[in-house]
Amino acid sequence: MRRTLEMILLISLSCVVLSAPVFGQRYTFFPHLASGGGWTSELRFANQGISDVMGIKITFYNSDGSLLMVESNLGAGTDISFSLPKGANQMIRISPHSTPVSGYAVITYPSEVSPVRATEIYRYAQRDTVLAEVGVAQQEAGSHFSFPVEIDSNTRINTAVGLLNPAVLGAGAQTIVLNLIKPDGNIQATATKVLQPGEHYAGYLNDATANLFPGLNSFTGVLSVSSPLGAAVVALRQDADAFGGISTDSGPLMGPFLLSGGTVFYSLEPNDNFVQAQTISGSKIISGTIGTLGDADIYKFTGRKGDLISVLCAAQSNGSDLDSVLEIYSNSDLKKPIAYNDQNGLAPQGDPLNDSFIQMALPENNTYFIKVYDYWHDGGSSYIYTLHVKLP
Ligand SMILES: [Ca+2]
Ligand SMILES: [Ca+2]
Repeated sequence: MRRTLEMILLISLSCVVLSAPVFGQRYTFFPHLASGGGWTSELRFANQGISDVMGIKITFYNSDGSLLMVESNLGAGTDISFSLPKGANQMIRISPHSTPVSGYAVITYPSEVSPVRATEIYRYAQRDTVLAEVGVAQQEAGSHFSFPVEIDSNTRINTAVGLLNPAVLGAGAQTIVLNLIKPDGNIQATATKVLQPGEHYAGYLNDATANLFPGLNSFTGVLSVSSPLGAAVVALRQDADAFGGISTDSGPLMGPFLLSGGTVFYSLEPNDNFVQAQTISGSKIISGTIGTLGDADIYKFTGRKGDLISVLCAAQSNGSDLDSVLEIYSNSDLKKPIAYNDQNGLAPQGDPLNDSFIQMALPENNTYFIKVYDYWHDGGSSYIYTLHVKLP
């Protein structure tokens, strides 16, 4: 299915307030905002469509998720609302704070098909001399991102990330998983970052206090970032005294999570509900079919708090008709998945888009369930899949 965000919203919010106007809004993010201490941020919006867009709202937050007061050319407050007639554009210049603040901004558009483009421009100046300037486009929330990373302490090259768990997605606390992928496709190191709803982290990947990759002084490769229910990500590269933006592509690097060899575990019906779930342990390649309309296949395993697991579903990338959806459930709440993925984010114009991938850290010692089904609740003999399940 092509729209991941609305499904995340549906799943996360429908459990809370059924009457909430879940559809009809689009959220985008500036996952990092800097103001004061030489930093200024400007936000620029342009209506690319042929209709007026009324009631665009930008809300500002501190890194801990509390509201951030800003002063701007459109007035002062913790949020700014404005409308953009067709073809119009609007610049918002945030007056530098008297002491440096770090935070983020959430943009709410009244329609999920909003044609408004937005860019944030960070600027760092000292004594009226601009030393660095970088533009970052508004970011959509997603489950997976990957982007090039370089760290070389000798030549003062470094990479910083901004990670945001947007409270508007209603996901609750999330553990973000970060993988450093070497040029040969192997994982060099994996780190996790817990973000409460509305919380934001910004800093260098090797920052000693952030506990992501402390002591990492030399690395060239890719960072692959995954979140169980959707996050927003931005990355910046520093080269001595200059810095610039890095394009954060949607999608993870899947290769490191493919399994090979060993015996294939075959899905066996009936396995359609939590009671019938097939038990697995250790890493497994599972071969199955969503064989009938509305079929689901469920697997069960035992995990411990902090275990890193990954589940990769290969279906359309292997010629299957299955538009896979993956969900992970904890035995402590079988009504609401703790991880959800419809599309892995790869090949936005191609079929593999519809295949699913989840990487996550388990929240507690418990029994967990992996559920596979077709997005459209279809099924048949051509709806085959291969699951690559990596368990500790
Ligand atoms: Ca089944
Ligand atoms: Ca899918």
